[in-house]
Amino acid sequence: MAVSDHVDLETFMAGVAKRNPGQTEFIQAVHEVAQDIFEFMEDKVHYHEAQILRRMAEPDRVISFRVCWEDDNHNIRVQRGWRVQNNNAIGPYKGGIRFHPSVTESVLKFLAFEQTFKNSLTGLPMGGGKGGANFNPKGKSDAEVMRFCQSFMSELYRHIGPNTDVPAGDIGVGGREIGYMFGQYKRLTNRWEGVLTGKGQEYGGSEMRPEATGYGAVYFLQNMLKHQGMDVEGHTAVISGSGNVATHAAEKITQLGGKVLTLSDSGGFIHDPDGISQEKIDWVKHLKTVKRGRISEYVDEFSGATFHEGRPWGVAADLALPCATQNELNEGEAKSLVGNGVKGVSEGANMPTTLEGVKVFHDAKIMYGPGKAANAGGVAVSGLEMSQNSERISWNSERLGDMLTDLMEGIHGKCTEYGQQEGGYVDYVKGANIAGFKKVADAMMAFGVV
Ligand code: NDP
Ligand code: 2IT
Repeated sequence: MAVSDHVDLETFMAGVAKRNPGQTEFIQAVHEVAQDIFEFMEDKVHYHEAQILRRMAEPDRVISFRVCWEDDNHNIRVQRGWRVQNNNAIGPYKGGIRFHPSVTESVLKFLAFEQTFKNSLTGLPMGGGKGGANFNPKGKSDAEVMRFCQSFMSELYRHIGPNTDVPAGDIGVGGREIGYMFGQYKRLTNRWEGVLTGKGQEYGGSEMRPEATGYGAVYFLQNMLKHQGMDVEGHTAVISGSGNVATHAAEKITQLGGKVLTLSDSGGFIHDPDGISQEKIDWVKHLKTVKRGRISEYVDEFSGATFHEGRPWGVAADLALPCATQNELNEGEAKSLVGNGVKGVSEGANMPTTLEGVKVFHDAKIMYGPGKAANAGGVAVSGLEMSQNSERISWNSERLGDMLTDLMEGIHGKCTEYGQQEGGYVDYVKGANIAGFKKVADAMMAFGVV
């Protein structure tokens, strides 16, 4: 009898905590998955014996490197860069790059772990990875950002490749940064290949990729609502963040006849009781990607809106879409949303709700779509960008839009397959964890002990 047969969830988590001291985000992400997987594995001794979950929670490798660059005042600056290659059982490592001062090894390990399950859920052949640096792009000139990206890629390029590891954007990494990194990769290798996704349309980027995460999170919400005989139309929504995911989520909610009341950034949130229309969303996109300003400036432009410090979860609404960062919605805020009658929560961000917050949603039987399912539209269209690059063709936005809607419906279906509870309630966390786990686990089983 294998030793692992006797390991219960508590012992397993104690081991994870011991092996990853101080890595709170990583431990939290593993815990959230492990609680469902232990239940699922109860009668599946082969997974236990093969130590499958233990192996998934140990990244294939963590690459850490120094990134030196010169700022505009000729100061030499030193940052730390990472690429966490978590698991490539079902395809090349795939996942974004984050530039933010809060980036640590723990944050990137949690993101790479989550990404493994998310990518599996899409049904496309992509493993899980994540990278980034503790670099703060805020207030930096384009030239500084370019020099940083070039220096970052000068090390990263040797660890990635179209069949090895394909990074993309995440917080602080958008079209500008992907362009600089792709340019440097091409210069270093003398190869034009689909090594990054989220590229510009002129050089191999896919239509619909910029919109995919935010739109996908709303499609997931739409699927959850439809499952209970409801729709987005006529409902109000609170959204956090004002970056790529938040603005596109706001756009799709508005297109579907919903009314978005809030957007935020790390300085606070704006509340616009008149609703954030398409024209206002376009203004925010310009503010954030061209002017690189703060969301507080919104209230100077649009009368009737107010700016508040903190997070938007106290504003009453039917729907909530956290689209900024991890652990941005805690137990008290979840209670506040529930108290105000929220019906559905769809996570555009990765792990934005704390474990205690998730429990509040579950206890209240709120439709709750976790990030690994709800925001998978972004990486799914990244997968389609890889396919287009391999085939050296480009599909139009109509075709890609249809594919995205189908992919999100498919992910919703997989979640209900494993998450449907008695009485009609769907535990989407359980559904996503089990469906995501099973494909990767079975692939790993096929490879033997590696
Ligand atoms: P952006 O950089 O475009 O936007 C990030 C937004 O979140 C900004 O408004 C930013 O405010 C805010 N934010 C970031 N960190 C914090 C913080 N610590 N506290 C408060 N606000 C914060 O990133 P994305 O929109 O791409 O990413 C948002 C979330 O979505 C992340 O969790 C990311 O992992 C996830 N995601 C992204 C995907 C993509 O395709 N881009 C795919 C799937 C998930 P400020 O300007 O003040 O920093
Ligand atoms: O968290 C995510 O899924 C992303 N940042 C997108 C990853 C990707 O490879 O498109």
